[in-house]
Amino acid sequence: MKIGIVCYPTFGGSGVVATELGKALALKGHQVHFITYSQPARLDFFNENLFYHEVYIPSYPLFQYPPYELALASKMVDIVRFEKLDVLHVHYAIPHASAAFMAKQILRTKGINIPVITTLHGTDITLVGKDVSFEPVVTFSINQSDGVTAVSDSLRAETYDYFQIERDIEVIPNFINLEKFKRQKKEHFRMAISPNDEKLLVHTSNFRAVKRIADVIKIFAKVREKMPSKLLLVGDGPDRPKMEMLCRELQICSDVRFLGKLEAVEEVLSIADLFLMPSEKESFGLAALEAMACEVPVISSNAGGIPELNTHGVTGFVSPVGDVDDMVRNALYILDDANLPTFKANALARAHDFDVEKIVPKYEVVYQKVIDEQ
Ligand code: GMT
Repeated sequence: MKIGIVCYPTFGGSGVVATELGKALALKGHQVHFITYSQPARLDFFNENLFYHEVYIPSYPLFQYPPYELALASKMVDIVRFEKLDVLHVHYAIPHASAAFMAKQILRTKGINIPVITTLHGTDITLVGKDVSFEPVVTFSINQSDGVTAVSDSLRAETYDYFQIERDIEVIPNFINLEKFKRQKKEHFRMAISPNDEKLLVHTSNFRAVKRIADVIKIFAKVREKMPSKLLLVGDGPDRPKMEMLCRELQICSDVRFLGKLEAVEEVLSIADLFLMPSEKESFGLAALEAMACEVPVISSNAGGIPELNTHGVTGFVSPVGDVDDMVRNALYILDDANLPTFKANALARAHDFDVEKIVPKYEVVYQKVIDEQ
């Protein structure tokens, strides 16, 4: 198939899933065309089946807000026609689904029928999409898509709860490349970070309020009172300055490292004992899956789709959002040397359920279905 993929090119979960999907499809012989405003962060290798088309927005003094959606729709029209694409797959509803709708209408006037699949990733539904500023457009463009997928049962249910959706939504969970995300031997790195064999706790995110990073730091501060430990924070975003201040207030700076954005997250995960994800909302929790693939158990909230990934008492524990004390109790239980090896093994076994090899064929089935229905 010739597949157009539209996504955010950033390190964020939806962009990562879209890019890894495109790479996996290219390896299976499909021709994949990424259409976005800059080179996707994970589009980092050469394959004859992979193409990247940049959306360019000319500047003009009148534009206080550059009309990205129009430039994107025009680019989709151009690439579908020129490359003779079979299907367009847009990731994250806003503004990709409505831009795809516009492109589809334009192409129809030229005698081309292009099926559009929209994949809902999370905040496009649970936070931003619900806002009155976007809701009518989100509802309309989901209903106008030829296929709709969501990354968890929870996100699917929430979409039906909050929007007037008249079509089926198929659940296709996030997936993981177990070749890339696996525990590597990084003993020298571990020795440098925790020279006295302190336990290593890790959190990775985009440092937004929805991630509740203050809870990460409070959990760590309480664990550290009972057990020598260190905290590694990977990623960057708006809450980072506040979190640095919180570490100072709690006087734990010497045991906390802010590592910023890292490409090889798997190297940090390879030395970790525990992953923390206390999010307010989380449609799936790709960062937790990456940790589990590196044999790291997870302490999480019970938000959204996390419990569909993190099995309570097996791969880690889930607690009510904000229940720091419960998370601390559970963290100490997992970090006990008598329990840790079992949780590590269970986390890896669960990650295998989301192997890229098992999940990508589900998207191929959806593509074929919408193509056949045209
Ligand atoms: O987690 C984020 O804030 C980034 C966001 C995105 O769309 O880039 O991630 C969402 O999509 C991921 C991939 O499907 C999911 O694994 C994340 O759980 C989801 N984030 C939220 O729902 C907050």
